[in-house]
Amino acid sequence: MDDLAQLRELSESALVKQLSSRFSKDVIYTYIGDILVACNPYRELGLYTQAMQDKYKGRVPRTAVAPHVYFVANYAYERMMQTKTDQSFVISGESGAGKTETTKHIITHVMEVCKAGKTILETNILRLNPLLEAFGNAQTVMNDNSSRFGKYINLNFDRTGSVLGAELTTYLLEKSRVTHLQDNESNFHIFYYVLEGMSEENRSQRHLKPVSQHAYVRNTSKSAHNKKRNMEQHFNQLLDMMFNFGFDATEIDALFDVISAILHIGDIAFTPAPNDGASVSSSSSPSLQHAAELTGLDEQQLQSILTTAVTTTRGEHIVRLHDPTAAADARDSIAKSLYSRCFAWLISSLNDTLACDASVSHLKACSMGVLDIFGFEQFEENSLEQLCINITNEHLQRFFNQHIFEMEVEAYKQEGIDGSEFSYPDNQDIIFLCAGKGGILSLLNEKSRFPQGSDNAFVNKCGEQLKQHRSNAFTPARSSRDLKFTVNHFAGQVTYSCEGFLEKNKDKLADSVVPTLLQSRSEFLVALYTAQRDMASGFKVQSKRRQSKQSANLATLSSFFLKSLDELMSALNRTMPHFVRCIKPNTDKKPHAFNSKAVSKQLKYAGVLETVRIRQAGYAVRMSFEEFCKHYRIIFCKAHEQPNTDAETAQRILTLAGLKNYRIGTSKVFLKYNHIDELQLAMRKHAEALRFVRKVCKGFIA
Ligand code: AD9
Ligand code: MG
Repeated sequence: MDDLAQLRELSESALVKQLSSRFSKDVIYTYIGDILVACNPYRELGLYTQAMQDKYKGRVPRTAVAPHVYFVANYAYERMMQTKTDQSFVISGESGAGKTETTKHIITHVMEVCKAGKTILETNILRLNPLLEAFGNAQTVMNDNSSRFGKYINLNFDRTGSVLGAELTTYLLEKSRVTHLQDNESNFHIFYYVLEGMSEENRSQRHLKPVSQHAYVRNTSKSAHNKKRNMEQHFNQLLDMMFNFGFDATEIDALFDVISAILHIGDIAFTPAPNDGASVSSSSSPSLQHAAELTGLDEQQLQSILTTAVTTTRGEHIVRLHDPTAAADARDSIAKSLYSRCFAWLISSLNDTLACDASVSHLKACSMGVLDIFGFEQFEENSLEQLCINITNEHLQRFFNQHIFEMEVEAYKQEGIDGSEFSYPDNQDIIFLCAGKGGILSLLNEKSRFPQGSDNAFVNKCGEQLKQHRSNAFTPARSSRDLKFTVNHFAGQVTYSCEGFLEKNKDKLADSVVPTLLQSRSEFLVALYTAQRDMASGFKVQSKRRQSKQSANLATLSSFFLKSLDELMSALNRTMPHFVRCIKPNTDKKPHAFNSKAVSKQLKYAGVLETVRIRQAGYAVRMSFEEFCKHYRIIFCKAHEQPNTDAETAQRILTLAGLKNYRIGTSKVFLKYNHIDELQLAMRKHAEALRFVRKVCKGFIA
């Protein structure tokens, strides 16, 4: 069965059984209503060939072809062209489920159906991913090529359906990976490309050593290393791609200088200094020297921002000495900041290249966005990153519910159709709890602004204010010394360990760091820190003049995150969404293995079962009388007649097409998702009949 919404028995176990049985036959795509479920096969199945692309082009009825991501991509493009409305894809699933692969397939196929692939812009859109992956992906326990950032790619089209440009937005780069690796994980791919793929000459110019001798990459996963991937090839491909994208040699060199500098910075160790502060240990003084050279700073300048912190209060500079631990923290903050600035610079340069040319921007008619963002996370230790990720997922789940459910009921109401028999679980209160006024993130921001604020004070305040929250989703820690609380998310309970929440949220370098970096001899480095805003971390620019009140409010990680989440949700709300739920059939990254328990859990996280119920009960497709009558007029017309666009005509078309179980409101027709196929078939039949009549008439006249 290709569409599980048609299952008579609607249980979780029946869904899993169907998915498992299809998976064992190498059928990885399944519809649940108009949602696409994609099970990661962990091997090539020959599903993405040119022949396949040809099969899923134009007006293909859904029932005529097997479920496929190409179908959904083509369908959305067709909808966009027919209705001139913006479309979006929301792709979700846990790490390693196949979100990024799905994103690539969608973009490739959309570019195919819009007959692109020839201009530089079109080629660049297709080339975007390898570049992003080099800087934003890493090997993790869950996925050998895990995206450590979220992204939304928006493609702009003109009225004829040709692509005019693209914009890329990224979310929450996991910059802590630069300085701290969990067991069996690796740093961002680019570090290995540089260390093992760059030419000997370029490496020695930058004083680079083998992976095992640089602290930030020393503990790299054994499996990543044993694979002996062809780093040289990766590096050269990356270089080619950067050149093709229009980066010039000086920029590329400067970027690799900063990447190399980060590795040297990581090798700087500190010892206690006689004055209670810290000094760079003698064994790591070459690292300091190399890092200074590559960042275009004097050794003294670099050493000073590593070992002291200058704070400025009312124009007065107060210098504080770091002890060795604080110096190591300052070192890691600088490394993370440099990396996230490089990433932000890369994204902004890519956006410049992909942007719609000013001369044609007035031709923009519609757009199609693809969201590839981290799924719900529930680890043993959950920190601020998990909280932000899970809040994103709460929003996306609500968007999903809203789209499928609320909007339907609302639309029925407006059209005088009774929708009161439907109900669904709403997570709005959990969103308020986490991200609303007086909620967790707002209390975090409040405490982050206090000079005396502490993680402890934040957790206690949450306990006091939120334990009676109307969502009933907040459980404080048992003891006030325990820096933890639990949130009952739509997908399950998550306990957050709040140690370091305030520091992470402030996401701030000491006051003296940016002004020092701005004195660098490297134009590139200066440019990194004069950009408007660090998109990856939310850290605001140094320029005092630009720091308006509003920007000061955005200065914490969570406020910046909430703002970008808000923008994302507004963008999605303006589109017609298409949902793809990626499922990871096993946790061993293996082909042929299907773990029903794990799949069941993911179906729950994705709200899939709820979807089936809502979909079967409701009317997923609604069209205005005008849209409907014009589009399906062929079913009604006898010859060249233009039909009226009213309820009566719509009713006649529906009767002629033999549809049942639809509703007609005051201005719209309400259809089940499978009705579109039936209408498509009826159109074909009538078109054939019309052609036949014309032929006979011609013969008759002749
Ligand atoms: V993460 O949240 O970024 O860690 P994703 O993006 O969900 O994760 P990704 O798309 O990277 O997962 O897929 C993981 C791996 O599964 C890929 O590197 C492929 O080896 C494999 N994969 C995923 N989808 C397919 C597919 N349709 N066919 C074959 C696939 N292999
Ligand atoms: Mg990914």
